[in-house]
Amino acid sequence: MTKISIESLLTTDRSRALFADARKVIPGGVNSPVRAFRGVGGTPLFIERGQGPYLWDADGNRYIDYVLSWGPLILGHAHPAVVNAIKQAAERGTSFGAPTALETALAEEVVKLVPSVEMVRFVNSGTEATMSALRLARAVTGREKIIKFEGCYHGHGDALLVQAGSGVATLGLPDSPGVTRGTAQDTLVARYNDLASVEALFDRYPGEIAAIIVEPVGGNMGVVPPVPGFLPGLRALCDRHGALLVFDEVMTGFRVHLGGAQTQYDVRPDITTLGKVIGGGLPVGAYAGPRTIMEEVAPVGKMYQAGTLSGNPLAMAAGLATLNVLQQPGVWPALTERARRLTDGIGAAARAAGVSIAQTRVGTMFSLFFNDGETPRCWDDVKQADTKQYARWFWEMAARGVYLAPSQFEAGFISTVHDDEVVDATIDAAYEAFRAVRSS
Ligand code: KE4
Repeated sequence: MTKISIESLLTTDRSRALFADARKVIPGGVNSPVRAFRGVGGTPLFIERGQGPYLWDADGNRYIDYVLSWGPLILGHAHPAVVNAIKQAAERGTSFGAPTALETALAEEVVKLVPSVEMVRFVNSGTEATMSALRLARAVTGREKIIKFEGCYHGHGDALLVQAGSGVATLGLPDSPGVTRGTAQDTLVARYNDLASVEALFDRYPGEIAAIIVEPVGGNMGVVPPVPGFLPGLRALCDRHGALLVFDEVMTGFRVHLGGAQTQYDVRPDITTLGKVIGGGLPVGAYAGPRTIMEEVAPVGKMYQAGTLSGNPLAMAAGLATLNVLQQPGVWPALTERARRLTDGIGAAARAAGVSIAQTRVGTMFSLFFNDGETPRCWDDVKQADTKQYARWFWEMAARGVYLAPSQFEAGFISTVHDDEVVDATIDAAYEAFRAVRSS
């Protein structure tokens, strides 16, 4: 693969200058590592504004956006319903540190849409949601160990920044400096889509495991769907061993199905975490579940969790506006049909250009892997993908006005305002980009 001169593909002078300034006062010039473009090289694009399906960067380049702030913007950028809801809320004050009817209204929407949920606690990020969900599971069961899966990401809480120990079915190892061995040793790591690796952990630590936490559709290693039987198998193992099943639906909630992955796959978790879409682009997370479990949370129960801005009116208003539009007749079917058309078109473009890829899509989240065409089932499979080819693909598409996730190990997202013209333009760009990748 010839090293492309990215600058030859795209003018990024202004982004480069902004990045130099940012690096002086913000670690790596970014407020979240993936934004630094380490996965694809080159200068991270600094964005000036978004409108509908489009982003404009600091150099004036326009892109069709398939990152959508990593999932939240399912209505696209600056949707009038969302902007007006935020404006109206802001004019009445931005935060009170006291209960508001808006929080109840959004909680009632979540209860209505997500079948396993009777009660919801709002927090400010997906990380807070998963941290709190695990504390709750430990409080309810009185047990200390948890099981997570290689390749699944649940935010940056200490207990979840843990990698697989050697042989997988051993104690976890810290995945970041600053995570203590004491924390990591209570996190066990299994292999995604491999029930035997989970059963081995229950056999090895009988009576010690409080919960399994899983992305019901893997979205942080690229999109890796559950194989048939995997999710029901986790449910059965939890029931047999007295552990709780936590579905981390921060990404899949209202992305794979209006009722979440738990509706799509008809498996009921004990605790569900949410985020992204329910904030409509503002900071929100939530953990939720049956009343019997959620009433263990303070001030009703003893499990403590709190937050200054939890449930703040602006984020509640943005989330409510988003879920209201999503539920309008015909919106969801049209959105999923367009996602199908997009991924089918990209697959056809790859075949026409003679490039081997594997594609995955569940509802409105999708990804592709530059590999031998085999659909990945776990992190070990995903690691076989050609990340250099992905980097070339990323920049060839950016040069043609399409903004994709700047990493092979992320998901792509579509919005209700990615219309047929936008999808067709993306497919056309993909054909040319695949040819450029193939000729490199
Ligand atoms: P936040 O703390 O970033 O709001 O949510 C953490 C989280 C929890 N669970 C799942 C399944 C998630 O995907 C995430 C966050 N997703 C990443 C995208 N892969 C956020 C992007 C970023 O870290 O900048």
